[in-house]
Amino acid sequence: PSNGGALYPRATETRDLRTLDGIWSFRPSPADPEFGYRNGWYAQDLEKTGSVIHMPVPSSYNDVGEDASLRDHVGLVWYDRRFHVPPWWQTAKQRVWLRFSSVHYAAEVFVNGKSVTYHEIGHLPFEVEITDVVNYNTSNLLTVAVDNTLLSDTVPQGYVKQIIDFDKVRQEQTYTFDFFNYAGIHRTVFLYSTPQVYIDDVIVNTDIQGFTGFVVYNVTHKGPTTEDVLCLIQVFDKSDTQVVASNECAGLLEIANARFWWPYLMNPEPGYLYTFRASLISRRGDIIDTYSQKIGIRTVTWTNTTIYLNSKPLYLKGFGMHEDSDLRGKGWDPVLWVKNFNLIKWIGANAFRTSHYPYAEEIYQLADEYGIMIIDECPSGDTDIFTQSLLNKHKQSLTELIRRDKNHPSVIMWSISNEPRSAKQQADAYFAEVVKHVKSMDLSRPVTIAISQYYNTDRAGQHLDVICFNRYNGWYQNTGDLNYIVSKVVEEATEFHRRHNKPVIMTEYGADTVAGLHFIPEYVWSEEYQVALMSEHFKAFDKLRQTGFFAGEFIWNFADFKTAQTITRVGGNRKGIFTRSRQPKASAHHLRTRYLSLAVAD
Ligand code: BDP
Repeated sequence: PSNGGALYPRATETRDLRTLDGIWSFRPSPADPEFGYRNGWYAQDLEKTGSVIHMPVPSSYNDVGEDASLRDHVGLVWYDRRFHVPPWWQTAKQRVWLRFSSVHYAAEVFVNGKSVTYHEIGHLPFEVEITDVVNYNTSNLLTVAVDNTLLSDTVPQGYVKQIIDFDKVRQEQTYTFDFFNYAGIHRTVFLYSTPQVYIDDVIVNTDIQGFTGFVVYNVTHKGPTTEDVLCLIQVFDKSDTQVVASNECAGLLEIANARFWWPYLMNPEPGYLYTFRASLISRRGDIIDTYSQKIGIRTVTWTNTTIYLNSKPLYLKGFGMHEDSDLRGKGWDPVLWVKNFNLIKWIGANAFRTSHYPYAEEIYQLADEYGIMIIDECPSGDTDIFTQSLLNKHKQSLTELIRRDKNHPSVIMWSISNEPRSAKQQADAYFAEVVKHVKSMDLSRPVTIAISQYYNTDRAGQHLDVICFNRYNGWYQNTGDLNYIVSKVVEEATEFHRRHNKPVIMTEYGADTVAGLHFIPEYVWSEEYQVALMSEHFKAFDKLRQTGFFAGEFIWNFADFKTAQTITRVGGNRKGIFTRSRQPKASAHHLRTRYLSLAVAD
């Protein structure tokens, strides 16, 4: 396991960077997981040890082929490619690093036939220094073995069945979470360099008093040092003018008349970002290493009724989303995500939840820029069996998540689980422990769970700062009947608040809808039904907004997405207000009217 990957790789005056994205060679392993290892698939080019297919990186591998056996493959697959390391990196005594932004679910990485790292848990980055194993005068072989198997102690959990089919034995993966278990090298692979002594991490917290912004920071470095290393910290505004500087590696910066980071539509200039530049300086005054990142000055605070952003009460309007699209599955795709953000802004939303796992870092960077707030969810799916080994991995995923995302102004809340079986006795101590773990790393953001158990059975809510709940009135409950929605939603939110005395958000409600299916009077699966179901929820939300403890509404889902095959899903989950190709259903226009009118009211 690696605890690295905290800093998003960037080229600076002291660091070089290239990506290893492109078309790699690929081969699924036979069912025997040892087969590729025994035959040395990691030690020479895959195309020399058998037939290969082309595999784009980043992408899920599942939908790239034409064969169901690749889509439904369980177990290992092998990827490889060659790369060069610029010889000047060696001359300049640079360290050489590989960084995988996400490989789902587990990965073993080999360079020139040597195993260099292993990482488990998809959706989170890991990195490894490879200075000692690379060649500068010839190409290097990079091989990655990826395992998509989900078991009772992986996050998320899954189950593997052995199927005996006459003389053949095969494995079948099942899981209870409702999105396709896409796998592969999902995000950018970086090859980058740093100096021998390098900045390892930058932690930034911000505060506001009147017109003054405060930046509390800590810059840590690693590598052998014979003398003291000094720091130069500089903060630049949007026009690249330096607004403050310091020579302390850790401290407090004060910015008079600061421009604050505001959410979209709450301020004419949302998403204001400064550049925070950290440099390590030798006694002689030479720059040893330098690294820049964007920061936003904002505060998140909360009481037993309200969440505040820069001391203003917040009403969150948004969606649960997925990283999901046609062909590429969960592969990072800038076209898709710039489009997503344009649609989020078009519809007047100010927030989304990264249901049900951390998204690509580039997405948080865009959210920072646009002023879109994020409830950041760790890898999660219906946690069911609360074992110690699961707890350890759950905590590990949060360690890596917070390490990665702590500096994003867009991240305003941590979601430590989606729909766990929190009525179980063991859920109480389990979530007490997970919350304690999060609080030991970050006290600046509230912690929540998207709860699906009812208020009278749930045992997790007591440990949280904000209660989020998911409920499908008019869909899974009282299918086809819109009459109970208002009373049920109001009752449930009110009871959650009464029991826990905390702000309450509805993080999921919705109806599956096949775009183009019309029925009057409205009928399940039609566009009319989705719109009518939303209208009833809006009435409930408007009532709840009078109470003072209701802090937001998130429709499920932003767009249609792929799931495992079942008779309750038509080409996947259709609760999107956009289709999978991001075209609006009637519901998108309906939601837009509401979100824009709420923005005026706020
Ligand atoms: C909720 C889950 C979500 C599902 C949704 C649904 O949190 O992942 O996609 O239900 O069934 O229970 O549409």
